[in-house]
Amino acid sequence: MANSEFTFIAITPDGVQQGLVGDIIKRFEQKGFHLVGLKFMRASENFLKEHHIDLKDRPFYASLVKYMHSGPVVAMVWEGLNVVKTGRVMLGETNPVDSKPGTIREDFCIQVGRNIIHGSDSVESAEKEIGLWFLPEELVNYKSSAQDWIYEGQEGRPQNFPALPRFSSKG
Ligand code: IDP
Ligand code: MG
Repeated sequence: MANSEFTFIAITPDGVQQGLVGDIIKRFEQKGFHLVGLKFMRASENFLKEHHIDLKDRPFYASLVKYMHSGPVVAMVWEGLNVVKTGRVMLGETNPVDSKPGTIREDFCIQVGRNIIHGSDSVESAEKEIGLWFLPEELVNYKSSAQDWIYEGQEGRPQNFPALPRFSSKG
């Protein structure tokens, strides 16, 4: 019993404005991932600069932060076997034009600068991002009865920890 994984997913202001919140959450639910954190908020520019700090030298960094701050986002933590990698597959490529049919970015958007969703790109970034966006008490630990039908054994299954692991934003 081990290796359950967590990822940070955020529906960005363009996704919220286009009424895609329900459709996007539904895909993660239907896939069988386990929702452990969700909030609706407008993040400050300083907070978003920190969230996207790895991109600080890219020419689009300032406009990315402005766009992310332009409205509310839906911030979520999802748990499950390989959820980081599978989450990225479900999102599609960074540029919607390169995304495969059936992915969120292929189905719902057109331009790279308005690609409606963020998803952690590695387990390490997921831990950092969850620690940045969520307080430990905002992550909810509960057993979903569906897990008995989604997983054949214990491997990768949400663990219903006595306490969820602590995520640190300080890497
Ligand atoms: P990702 O979201 O697929 O992980 P990153 O390279 O981490 O892609 O970039 C973060 C976000 O920055 C992208 O989702 C997109 O919204 C924006 N972005 C990335 N590349 C460009 C670009 O060339 N022009 C404008 N925006 C970009
Ligand atoms: Mg990224």
